[in-house]
Amino acid sequence: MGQGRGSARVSLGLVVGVAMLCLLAQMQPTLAALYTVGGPSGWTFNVQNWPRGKPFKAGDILAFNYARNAHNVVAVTSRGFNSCTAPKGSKVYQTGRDRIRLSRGVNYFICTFPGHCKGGMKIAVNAA
Ligand SMILES: [Cu+2]
Repeated sequence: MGQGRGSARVSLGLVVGVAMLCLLAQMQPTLAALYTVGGPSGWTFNVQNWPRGKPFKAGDILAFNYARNAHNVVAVTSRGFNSCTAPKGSKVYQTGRDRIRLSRGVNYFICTFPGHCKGGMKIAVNAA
């Protein structure tokens, strides 16, 4: 008799376990992805095509790796992106290892070292 109760307890445990696994599996796609901007070369010239075809989502993180005496990362508006200028008050990142969380919509980043943005150090990242 005691054995029957025991196996009922085991199968209840199994049901709860499976339910929790299903819950975890459902949560999986919402985990933030980390993208290294520019791949192995990092944040440098001619990265403007790097975002192409990548399935960015709001909350994903961009890792900008670069030599901090050579470059920076500035979050700008579409106007700043197109004109390669950073409006006053723009957020400037300059550690050389910046991690930036994407907001929904298009996120624009440029390097404001002279000539760099015009040389292709700019990305527009569309996060769904
Ligand atoms: Cu630069």
